[in-house]
Amino acid sequence: MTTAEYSQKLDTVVTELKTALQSATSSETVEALKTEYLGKKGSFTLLSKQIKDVDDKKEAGQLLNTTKQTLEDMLATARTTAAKKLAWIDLTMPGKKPEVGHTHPVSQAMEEITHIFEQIGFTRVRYPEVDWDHYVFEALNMPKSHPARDEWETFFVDAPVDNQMGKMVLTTHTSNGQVREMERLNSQPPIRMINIARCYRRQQDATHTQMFHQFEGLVVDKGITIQHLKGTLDYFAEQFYGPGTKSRIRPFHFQFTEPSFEVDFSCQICHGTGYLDDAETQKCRFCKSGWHEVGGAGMVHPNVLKAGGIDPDEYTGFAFGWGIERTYTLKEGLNLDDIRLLYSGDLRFLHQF
Ligand code: FA5
Repeated sequence: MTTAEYSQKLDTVVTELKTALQSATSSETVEALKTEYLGKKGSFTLLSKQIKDVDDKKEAGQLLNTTKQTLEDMLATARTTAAKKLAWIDLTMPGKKPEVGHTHPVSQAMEEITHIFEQIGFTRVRYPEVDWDHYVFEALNMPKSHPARDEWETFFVDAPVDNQMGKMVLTTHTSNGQVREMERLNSQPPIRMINIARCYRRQQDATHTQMFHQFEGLVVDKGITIQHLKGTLDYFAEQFYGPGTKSRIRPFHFQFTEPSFEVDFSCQICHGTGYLDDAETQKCRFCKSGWHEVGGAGMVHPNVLKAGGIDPDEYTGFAFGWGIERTYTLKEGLNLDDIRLLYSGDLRFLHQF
């Protein structure tokens, strides 16, 4: 082969690489081309082995060196260009926002409920969630061995028994705060308490969890009647569920209130009618009856006032206690089939609130 023919072949390799590099936008492509041309089986490497067939080996050797240098320079330039492209940032592109968490829906409900009651002079308090039998049962007119204790599905704590206070339990309801609040105020009404806390019961199904939250209202003063209770329920219904929501009380039994009631709020979907249409042909699937039960209430039992050192001949009071989860999930549009979802830690669910 003549030197001129060899030189032409080398020029062809340079032209080919030049063309290939024009469309090489990433460092990876540039490196791949380097292997394709200068690697062990690369087109330049194979051509360099043909030097033995060239007439003037000395001139061919010089041509080879120059060509190799040209190829390496071209690759180096392409590498720098690709790296610059990587560092280029389009400042007008929409940014990626970091994930920001938010308050859990149950905490949101607690804040809202606290605010609603603070507006009418209630004070938010907290009492132990691991408490003595005395405050959870005994002082609430449930003496030892009273059958009413069975309803509370209690978790007992394996702790030394106190002679006066009895066993330790996980609080089954926020009513343990009633006598504690009377004691905190040295048995001196007026009392306007809102006690929000975790409660625990041996229960687990679509409407019950072993740990849940309740809020307890307690008002004690001279001349407090059921009318004050009903007014407070109606006020809460309108504030929490929206204008037009009504409350309803039905006779019930609790050991610590007399009389006792179950409390319902009118359904916001069917406005208490139980039907979705005026002709009353379509039953409301949200409530079925027009009303939702949220918890209990009643006039504080004289024995409970006495346990708190308050004279029942001088003072009367009302109390109510409802589940936060239940109260909250009844809000319009929240129709939750299973309250356990609230504690599932499933972010797809929690992100919606
Ligand atoms: C009580 O706990 C009474 N202490 C309420 C009360 C207070 C009555 C003051 C009178 C005066 P009850 O067991 O019905 O009552 O519970 C009240 C509400 O707590 C229920 O309606 C429900 O909404 C909620 N609740 C009770 N157990 C659970 C549970 N395991 N999981 C979720 N919510 C619960």
